[in-house]
Amino acid sequence: MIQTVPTTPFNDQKPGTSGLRKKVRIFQQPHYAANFVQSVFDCLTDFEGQTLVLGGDGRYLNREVIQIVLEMAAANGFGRVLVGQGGILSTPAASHLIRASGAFGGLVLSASHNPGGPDEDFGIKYNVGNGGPAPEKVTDAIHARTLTIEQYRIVEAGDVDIDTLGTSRLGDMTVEVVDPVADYADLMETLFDFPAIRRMISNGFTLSFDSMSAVTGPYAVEIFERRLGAPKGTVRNATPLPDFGHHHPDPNLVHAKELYDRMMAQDAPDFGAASDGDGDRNLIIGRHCYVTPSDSLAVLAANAHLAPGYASGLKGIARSMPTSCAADRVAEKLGIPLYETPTGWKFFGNLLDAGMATICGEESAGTGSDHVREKDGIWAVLLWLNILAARGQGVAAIMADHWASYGRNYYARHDYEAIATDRADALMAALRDNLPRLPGSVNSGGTIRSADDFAYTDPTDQSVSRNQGVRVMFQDGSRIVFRLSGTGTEGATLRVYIERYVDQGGDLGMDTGEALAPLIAAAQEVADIVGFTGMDRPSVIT
Ligand code: VG1
Ligand code: CO
Repeated sequence: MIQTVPTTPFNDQKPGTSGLRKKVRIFQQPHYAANFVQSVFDCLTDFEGQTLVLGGDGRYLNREVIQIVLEMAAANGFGRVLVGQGGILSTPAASHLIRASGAFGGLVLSASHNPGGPDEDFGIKYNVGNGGPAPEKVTDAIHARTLTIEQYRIVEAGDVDIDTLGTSRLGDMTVEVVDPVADYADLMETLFDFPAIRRMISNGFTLSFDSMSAVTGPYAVEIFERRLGAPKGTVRNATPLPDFGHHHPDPNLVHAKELYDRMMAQDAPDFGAASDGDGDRNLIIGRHCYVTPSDSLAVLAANAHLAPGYASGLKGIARSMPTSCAADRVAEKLGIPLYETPTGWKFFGNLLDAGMATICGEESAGTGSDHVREKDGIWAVLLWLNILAARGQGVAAIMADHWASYGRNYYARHDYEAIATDRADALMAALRDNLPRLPGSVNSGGTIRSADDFAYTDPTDQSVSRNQGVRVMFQDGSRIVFRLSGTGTEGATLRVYIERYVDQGGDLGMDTGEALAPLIAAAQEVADIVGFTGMDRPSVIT
């Protein structure tokens, strides 16, 4: 029954920041998905008879690839696959399920915040036994394997019913269709003070959660409406759709504009939030008060002890390099270490496993903790709600209080999307060439103190990751970071991260654009963005 299918390599299967992401049409080429899945399995050892977790964000092609993976897992010798009902598992729920079931690893089918549909994006990511994304040495090995693969193994058995809970057989393998929500929701109840949040809501606190027609819908309805008693309709766009209702499931101020407008309206609810395609990101907006993800990380870290799951304090905080330094000040005050890692959640896994960090975050609206090994959108919302309930204050008051104690890191990210790849590469190459000449030079942002290309040495295994982004640091502590995205599927995306620190005595109430204007000008002077890209403004500002 096991078939060995001859195949030839595709030369474009290098996993990026978070797995392999391509246009659906690329994935639809014969053997394309199978080649990648077999390459993953070929890089694993000793998984005979073991468990694999499988699920995705429900986007277009999800169900088809689920069937391919099931047939290939059976042919490659896995003993059991746990698959989310309907093929659904949010990224954090998949991470939890891997850990809770003692699985060997998992495959998460998602292109996360990228749009879905026949002309949009699909993705496959492999997570290891700790529940987190495969580290670089594994993704490098998978990539190498995709370039030499000659065959894959598959059981041709017809589609497995993935919509009915329960167990069935596929060849020698067991397929168990599991409830994608229940275990995850139970985990959340162990971390947060649900009775206090429920009380706050029954006392009139209002919230609005936008699932963006993506995977968090069923999770959010169960947790916010059923378990916490928020009125029906609190969760909007709660049904996961294969094309996310033609929207871009990226919870930022451009794509979650409806939520933003609601939160800025006269009759805004007290609290608003959204998550992305696969449920690992979070956008937090208080009534009339947008919270940058970098500030959110800092506030969550400073107040985490108010939630039962973190009552004994944090071991450390980790943030990706481009994330603002707001969390660093919190770590300093708490007397705990702060780790600065390259972009992407895979770099946090070792720190979490080693008990060196408890909370991690990225400027891209990702926050999480050691409860799983992925960032977790709903977790971040619940921690915020727990803090609001414990402090009895609104979001704006908490932000004002935070800045008054720590100072404020004004922050924005400017994305230049769909640039021709050679132009984007030329811009980065010119920047790198110019690095030795930058220190001491003066531009609109002030005097440059230092400039480098970020490299990271993992403190647990000493592995080194180079070329993780160009940093330009100014004498007053301001910073500009330039890097190319590793999740896009069309041309290149240049990300420019801009940060300026104003201390407790300074002006903490400026408009962000105004506060950052000199640095925005400096970014252009240092990198000649207009010259290289032909774009005179970013496509997205977050
Ligand atoms: C982006 C973000 C990064 C995040 C990654 C995956 O990567 O910048 O912080 O970890 O997306 O997020 P890049 O390489 O495009 O900058 V998700 O929610 O798309 O899995
Ligand atoms: Co995501």
